[in-house]
Amino acid sequence: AANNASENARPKEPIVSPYMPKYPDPMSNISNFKIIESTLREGEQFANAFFTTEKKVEIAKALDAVGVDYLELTSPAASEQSRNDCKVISSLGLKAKILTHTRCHMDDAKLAIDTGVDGLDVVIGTSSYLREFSHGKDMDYITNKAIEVITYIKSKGLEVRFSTEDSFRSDLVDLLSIYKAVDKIGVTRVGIADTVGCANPRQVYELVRTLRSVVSCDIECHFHNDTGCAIANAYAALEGGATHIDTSVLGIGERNGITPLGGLLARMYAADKSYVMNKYDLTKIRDVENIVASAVDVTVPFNNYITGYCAFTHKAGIHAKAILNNPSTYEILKPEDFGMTRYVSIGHRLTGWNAVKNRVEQLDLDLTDQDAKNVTAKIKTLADVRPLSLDDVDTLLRNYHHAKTQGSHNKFL
Ligand code: AKG
Repeated sequence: AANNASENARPKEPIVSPYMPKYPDPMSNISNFKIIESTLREGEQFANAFFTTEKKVEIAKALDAVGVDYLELTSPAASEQSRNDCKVISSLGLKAKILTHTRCHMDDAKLAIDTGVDGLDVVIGTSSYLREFSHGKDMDYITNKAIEVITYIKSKGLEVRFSTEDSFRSDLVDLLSIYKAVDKIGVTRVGIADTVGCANPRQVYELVRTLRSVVSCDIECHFHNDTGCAIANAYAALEGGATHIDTSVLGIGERNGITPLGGLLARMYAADKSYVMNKYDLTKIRDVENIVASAVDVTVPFNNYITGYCAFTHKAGIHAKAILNNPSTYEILKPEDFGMTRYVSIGHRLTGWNAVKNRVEQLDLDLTDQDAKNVTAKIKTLADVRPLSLDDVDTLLRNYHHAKTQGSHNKFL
């Protein structure tokens, strides 16, 4: 009986996904997140961005094909075309809900409601910087205005999110008090915005967790990437209880941008592959990135999550050998799940003979392991002068094969 009791007292083994590190966070609650895709709002704030209506429609459709939950559009108060674009995109009949982003302002709200969007993302600065140097309003004014604007939007039957710009440099007491006030009147979501990219994952987790314990509505988070934390912060927010994350394609936005859509999906695939694969079409990420990259006249970075040209290229001999035996040895993302292809790079001084042998098999040459080792030694010697292309390697293998049939391959080396 004593043995049984101690058996029962032992904590159950956590279920560990092969994609996760072996130390899962028991607090983690990362399934069920939603993506608010803001390429057509935050992305329009990228230095190079200029989107025609046709281009916005193309991007909106491509994002809808990925399966993002919401599209956020530039405020109709920005310009006549912005207002028209809200109408056009709202009438496309996309699966994604259409939001527009507005100041916490009655005139902006009225203009936005008339465009036919499904909801409004309302924002106002709450840090002392923005209160003093941007809009000049105090917290009482902000709270009263938020209540007026949210009540009006709700009365028109639309979703409404209320967000505090520059949240991480705002006073925590101010933040919690305004979030509680808007939650009480039935706001759909509250938003935390790391407008200047100053937050780190631990601070994000703490703030979201604190907020989670004082409001009952959903929590949206928006992270700028000035210090490279935008994806990690999004993940920490979800661990803390956030429900919605803002993204943009390739992370474009004000300054160096926000959480990139592809990077967030890569992170979330690693955390909960089946949720992400059932909900989003990961093979469509590349299409929308190519459309946006060309629209804003940039190239997809070489080391981009998922779609960068080297994202699935394995080079060192040790890696190549293991990858050829079992790709999970050095990959947490399966390229085929993203419509991508894995490459094993050969022709450089790090080339291992297993990778050469693999190429021998692909070329269907009748060569032994020792032959592959011989050619690898030759590749390494040549590659100390300059790396060889795949064509160079293939030529070397074919020439060696030919020499072997003539019995002269020892001379060849
Ligand atoms: C920012 O604060 O950086 C924004 O772009 C606004 C975010 C929001 O509306 O929550």
